Amino acid sequence: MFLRIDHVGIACHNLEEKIEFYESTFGLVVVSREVNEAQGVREAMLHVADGEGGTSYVQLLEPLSPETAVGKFLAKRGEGVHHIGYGVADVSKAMAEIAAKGVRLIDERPRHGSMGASIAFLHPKDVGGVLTELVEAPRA
Ligand code: CMX
Ligand code: CO
Repeated sequence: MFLRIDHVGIACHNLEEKIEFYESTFGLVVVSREVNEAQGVREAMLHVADGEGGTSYVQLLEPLSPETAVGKFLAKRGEGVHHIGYGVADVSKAMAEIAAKGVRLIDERPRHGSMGASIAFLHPKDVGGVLTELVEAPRA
C-alpha cells in the first residue's frame, strides 16, 4: 500500500532556527515553505532523497498558535517527531482500505497538504501511538 516514507513531521518552537540546524548539520535543502491555516502550521519541506517510489522529505512544523494540533503536542511532549507521512498512489482508496480494517480516520475526506499533495491523517491511538499521514503527491 505504501510507496515510500514521504516525510517525517517534526514539531519545533522556532522554524527558522530548526531549518538553519538541518541545513548546517545535515546539508539538507529547503524546497518549500508554506503556511497552512487549516492545519495550524508554518512549515518547511527539506529534500532528503529521491527513490523509485518518489521523493522523501523532512517536514519541520511550527504551530500558528497553542490551540493547534502541533501547539498542543509541543506543550505536552516538547519538540520531536510528530508524525510519519507515507506516500500512496490514491489517498481516497488507501483511506477506505485502512478504515475497513478498523483504524479511525481523523479526516473524512482528503485535505490539502504541502506542495499540492492530498493528505489524510489516521488516529495515533489506533496506530500504536504514531500519528500517521497518507500523502498522494500531485501528478507531475
Ligand atoms: N503522536 C502521537 N500521539 C499523539 C499525537 C501525535 N502527534 N498528538 C496527540 N497524541 C495523543 C495525545 O498524547 C493524547 O493521548 P493521551 O490521551 O494518552 O494523553 C491523545 O492523542 C489526544 O491528544 P490531545 O492532545 O487531546 O489532542 P486532540 O485529541 O485534540 O488531537 C489529534 C490529537 C491526533 C487528533 C490531532 O493532533 C490531529 O487531528 N492531528 C492531525 C492534524 C495535524 O497533526 N496537522 C499538523 C501537521 C500538518 C501536516 O503534516 O501537513
Ligand atoms: Co505531514
